[in-house]
Amino acid sequence: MSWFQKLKNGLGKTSAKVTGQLSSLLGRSKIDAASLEEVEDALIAADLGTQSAMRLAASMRKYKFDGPVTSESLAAALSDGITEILEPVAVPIVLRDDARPHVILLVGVNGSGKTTTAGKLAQQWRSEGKSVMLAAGDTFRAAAIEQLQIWGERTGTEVIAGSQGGDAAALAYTAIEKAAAAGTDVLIIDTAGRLQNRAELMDELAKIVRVIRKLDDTAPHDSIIVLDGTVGQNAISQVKAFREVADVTGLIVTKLDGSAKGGIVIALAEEFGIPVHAVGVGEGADDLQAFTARDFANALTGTSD
Ligand SMILES: Nc1nc2c(ncn2[C@@H]2O[C@H](COP(=O)(O)OP(=O)(O)OP(=O)(O)O)[C@@H](O)[C@H]2O)c(=O)[nH]1
Ligand SMILES: [Mg+2]
Repeated sequence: MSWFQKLKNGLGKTSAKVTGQLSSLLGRSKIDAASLEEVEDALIAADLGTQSAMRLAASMRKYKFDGPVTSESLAAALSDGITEILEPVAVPIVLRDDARPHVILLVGVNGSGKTTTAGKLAQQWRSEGKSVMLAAGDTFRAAAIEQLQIWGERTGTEVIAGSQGGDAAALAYTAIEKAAAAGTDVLIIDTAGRLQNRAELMDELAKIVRVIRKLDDTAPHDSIIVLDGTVGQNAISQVKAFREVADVTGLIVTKLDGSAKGGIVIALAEEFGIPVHAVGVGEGADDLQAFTARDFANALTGTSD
């Protein structure tokens, strides 16, 4: 199955929700002012957020429908509007030539997909011939180190690990030193999941960032929040909280291979304007895809290509 097909199947529940709610528009000759609110409500119900729902509804009103609205033309109009919102944030991770290692810090709440994403990113750069190291910065949860080590074996990547209960900031420091000494291209630091309202855990994350900067004040070069694409609106407050302590520079949204709340990606784009680097579409090493606006918009609206 192509990754687009995976994404399209995965977002099927979301697109059914969006298009289902809008089915009352079918057969009309245009989206008139009276229908605007209907469109907005339908989009809000599909987790798009108020701002982007209003913007999309307005862009659909301007859309030139060629005859009565059909499910195809409705999907096309939606896809165009969504693409426009997503295009500015569809930005890949760009590795810096002047940084050895380019340090990537992965942060987020429990179970969002950080460790899996660390493995997938390692796989991606290894297959491009880059040298990669993984750092087991989750010293908190039992078996977290082993989980990352399995990803290391699976992707042929060296894992820098300490012991459970150890200081995560110190581990990050050691890992950067080792990666620098080896001339490694990319160092991906996994961290423990933490809820955004747990102050002491958020302080620990701030400390990891401070300690990393002692070694390289341009690092982490990417501070990426990994978001579970099935949680919906809570992702917004997660980004707000993690942005405060970890200077989040980009997002990766996982579990879009089975989310009824995929519309959250649009809400995130509209709210923060922060790059969406990639999306997770499965649990395997190759199930991380670069984020492209048109493909995502087509998948979300059930448009074929
Ligand atoms: N279907 C699907 N499952 C995913 C995806 N990404 C991660 N998972 C699964 O989600 C679960 C949690 O993933 P982890 O990578 O362990 O999440 P984490 O953020 O490291 O979790 P903690 O370290 O406990 O905070 C695992 O069962 C993964 O296989 C994805 O894109 N699609
Ligand atoms: Mg983890």
